[in-house]
Amino acid sequence: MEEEAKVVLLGARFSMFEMRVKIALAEKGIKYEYMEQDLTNKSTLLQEMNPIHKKIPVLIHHGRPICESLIIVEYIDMVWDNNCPLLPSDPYHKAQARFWADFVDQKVYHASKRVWISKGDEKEVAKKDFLESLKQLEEFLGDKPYFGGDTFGFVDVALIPFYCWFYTYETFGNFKVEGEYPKLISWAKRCMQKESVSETLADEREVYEAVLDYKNKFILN
Ligand SMILES: N[C@@H](CCC(=O)N[C@@H](CS)C(=O)NCC(=O)O)C(=O)O
Repeated sequence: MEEEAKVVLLGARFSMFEMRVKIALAEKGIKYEYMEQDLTNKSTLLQEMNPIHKKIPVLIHHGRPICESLIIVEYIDMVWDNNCPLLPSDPYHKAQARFWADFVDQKVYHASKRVWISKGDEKEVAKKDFLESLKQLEEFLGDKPYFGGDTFGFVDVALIPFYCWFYTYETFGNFKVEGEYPKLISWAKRCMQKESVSETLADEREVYEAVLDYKNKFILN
């Protein structure tokens, strides 16, 4: 690989945003160099590559950075467009896919984070919001094998990394997703049959241990 055509991913273990990018790269069969970032002591490289947010993931291609996980996944889909399209070509279906991926960020992510970070009434509201967002996703999924239809695509990539965090949300929130949302769980298990997903998602117990450790270190209980 020529030096400047090299693909580099700046990431951090257990980040669902980073996992999206790894899944997309695996789906497309792209070789890349992975550089784990310490988010408690940000490298000069990360600060230079994402000067606005200073967050991972960042994809560096031809020496140029692309930031924000969904934008990166879309970039990957556009650049390596010869196989496994992630976004549909039809403009309406493309808009729908972007809408639901954004829904994952706006609703699922924010509520899920509040489930493990908050306490008391705030936690109860977070649990309600999180489960409501899953219900809406389950309704949109319906009886389709994947969110976009018959093939694994953009919304699946956006949502599936959260699956390895379910155990953490369930443990902190004291609820179970499986019984309530059977279609969503069947969908997640279907996605896990794909190598790009099973090889990327972290072990749910390790995620939980990492969150516990983070809470003990950085969040006053
Ligand atoms: N909207 C961003 C979110 C990225 C994000 O929140 N990354 C976290 C790790 S999961 C991060 O870098 N946090 C460091 C910080 O907030 O300083 C995306 O989709 O890429």
